[in-house]
Amino acid sequence: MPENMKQAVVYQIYPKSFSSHRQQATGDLLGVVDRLDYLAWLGVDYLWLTPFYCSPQKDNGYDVSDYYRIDPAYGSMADFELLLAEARQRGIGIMLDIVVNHTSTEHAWFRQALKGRDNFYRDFYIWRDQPNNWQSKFGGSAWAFEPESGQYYLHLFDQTQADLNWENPQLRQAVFEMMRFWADKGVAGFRLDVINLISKDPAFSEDDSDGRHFYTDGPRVHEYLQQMHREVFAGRELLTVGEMSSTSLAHCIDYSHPERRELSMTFNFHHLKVDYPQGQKWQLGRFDFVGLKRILSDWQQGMHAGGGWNALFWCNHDQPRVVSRFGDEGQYRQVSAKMLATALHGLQGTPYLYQGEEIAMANPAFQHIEELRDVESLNAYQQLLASGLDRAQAMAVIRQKSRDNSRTPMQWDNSRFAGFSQTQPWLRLADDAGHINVAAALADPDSVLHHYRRLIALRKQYPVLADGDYRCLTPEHPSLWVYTRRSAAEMLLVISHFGAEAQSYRLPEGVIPEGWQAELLLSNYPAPPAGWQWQLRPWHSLLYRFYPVTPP
Ligand code: TEU
Repeated sequence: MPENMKQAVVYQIYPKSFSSHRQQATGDLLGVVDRLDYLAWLGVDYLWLTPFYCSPQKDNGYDVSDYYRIDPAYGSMADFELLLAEARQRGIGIMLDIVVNHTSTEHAWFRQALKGRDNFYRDFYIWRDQPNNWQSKFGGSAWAFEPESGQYYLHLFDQTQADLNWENPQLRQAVFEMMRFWADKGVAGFRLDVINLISKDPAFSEDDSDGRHFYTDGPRVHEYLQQMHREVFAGRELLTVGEMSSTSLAHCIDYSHPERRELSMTFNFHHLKVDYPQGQKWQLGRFDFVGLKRILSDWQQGMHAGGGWNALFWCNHDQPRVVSRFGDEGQYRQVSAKMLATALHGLQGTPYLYQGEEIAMANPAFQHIEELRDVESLNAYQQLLASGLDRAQAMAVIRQKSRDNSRTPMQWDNSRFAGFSQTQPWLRLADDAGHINVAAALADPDSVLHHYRRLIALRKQYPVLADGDYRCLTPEHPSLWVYTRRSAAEMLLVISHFGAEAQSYRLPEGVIPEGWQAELLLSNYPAPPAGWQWQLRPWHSLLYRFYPVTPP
């Protein structure tokens, strides 16, 4: 694990929507190279790029047809090597997205597997004579019938994403060899797609739910990750983060505890389900603020106590934009985006920021289903119609929940296609690109962008951000999230007001250690008068640091 892991900040790039060097409808690797000076200025340490391998793009690259080759739409291996070298020169490491729960059905292994039950590659996938009741995460049965052999193959995602059989040791070796290929090229880390789903219950049991209990954090997943560590990570300085679907705290401690030699850290999604009414994603919902605090607080304390390490994030390519979701995308867009940034970056873990988050990009308010591209959203729309909603009602849900909310092109400047390209992009731009863009944010020292840059710099300056113990002071408050981070030598106080109404707050006695002094490190309004009682303004955010007058 890299030494800088606890001070590092990762920036996530969705290459298809980041920047098109060749001025085409989709972004490319040279487009990322073009933007490296900007990313270095921002101060990020790693770039995680979502998949750019050869792929039929049914799921935008999460359906890999060749792990060793770059999809020509993104460029060449030479472009990738240039990106690695140019990033390294700026002190930035490149993290690849490894998708090995499944491959595309166009992958050579699957093509071979179709040749018959005796084929060597048949057992790289999961075949059954009869399906069970497991459901695909993209809707419908998780089993697809293959008429030649009369068997069904498992696909937890799209039909064209066939699940790999990790029980097969030769499959595991093939995966590790592929990962070593990229590690040997000099990548700095890996993000592992839905890696906690790779071990399925060998009995393929059923219950009255969608089957997730039988493959989530499955029976051999830790064994497989320890083997991956021995075969790929050991002896290399790699930052590794597992994307964990519907996981538990106990498992995430195990996945990320350094002594277990599995991964550096984990993503989990519990805090992003607070706007799923009764656990249902495809329903309109207001978010449960007290629930959000409770979940984040439990994970802060639990991972700290258990010796695990969190990946911190509000946004990624699968989630709606956070300023639309937990902030105010209207009048208070700038202040609420800053508040959300500070609230997250004050926590223990490694922060990830997703392209466009640093300029407060918002959901683009899709009007028509024809504007969308995402397979999950298109399926969901059909299911919503089938369930009896009319088109307008179904669109209202898609507008709030779709993954395409975060996939619109990055907004660089106020030119026709926002500096993303000179061609009409593959997914439409948000209407606000004329004023919400990087060029405008760079020019304004008070912008959300400059605020993120300060937060990133603070993480490197103050060890308490990495080490401090977390305590929430307002677990039940309907709009305030106040927490401290405390180490022997320092303490942080983070005050976040999730709302526009006036709100006063008084710090309880005894929170500030006797004889310590304070400095205000960051705020989204001019500094308030000195004292430990505040009249908070809409979406107010304050970050204080305390330290002993004489160091202990
Ligand atoms: O996502 C895993 C995943 O299950 C979710 O984030 C999913 O998109 C969401 O819960 C559906 O409601 C990963 C990738 O990040 C995603 O883009 C891929 O589509 C998916 O795996 C399959 O590879």
